[in-house]
Amino acid sequence: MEIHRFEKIWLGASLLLIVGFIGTITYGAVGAGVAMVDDSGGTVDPTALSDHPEFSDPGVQQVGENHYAVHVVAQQFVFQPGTGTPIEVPAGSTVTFYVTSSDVVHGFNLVGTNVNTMVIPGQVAEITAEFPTEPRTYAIVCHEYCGSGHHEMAGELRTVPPSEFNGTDASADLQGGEP
Ligand SMILES: [Cu+2]
Repeated sequence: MEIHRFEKIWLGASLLLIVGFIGTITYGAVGAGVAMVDDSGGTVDPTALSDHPEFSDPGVQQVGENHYAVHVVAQQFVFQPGTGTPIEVPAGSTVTFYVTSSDVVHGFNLVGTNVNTMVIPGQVAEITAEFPTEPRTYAIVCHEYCGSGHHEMAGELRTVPPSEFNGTDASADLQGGEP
């Protein structure tokens, strides 16, 4: 069987394309430093968050020299903390977020970063991020439709110069929403 030269070129080019596509997918999965949010954060009883040692009073805790833990409860239609009272962490620090929901599925996205997870009642989403040394304000948005107030469900995280960080707990201050 004779294959025309042009047909061979097309065959070769399409094979190369396939190899290229597999290459970009492989790079995106393992080479770009992107990690999926897995179930390592554990589970929690969404109806008993008020009895939980951390989620009953969510906020910022120092857990290492330059490492902070931030517990956040998402509920219709606020992030606690985050909505009303911004979350404050030192610029240049490493922050592990533990986010859960007390009612329905929400989203937790720090705009402009790759901190982005679904927030499922009963499940704790755990994400660790390193913040740049330049102080900045990040918006937090809910990106999973969670009800009639979804479009207003937002918050703020500020990274402040370490000298200005006072370590106080930025919890409470709910605006709207139902408990
Ligand atoms: Cu929402």
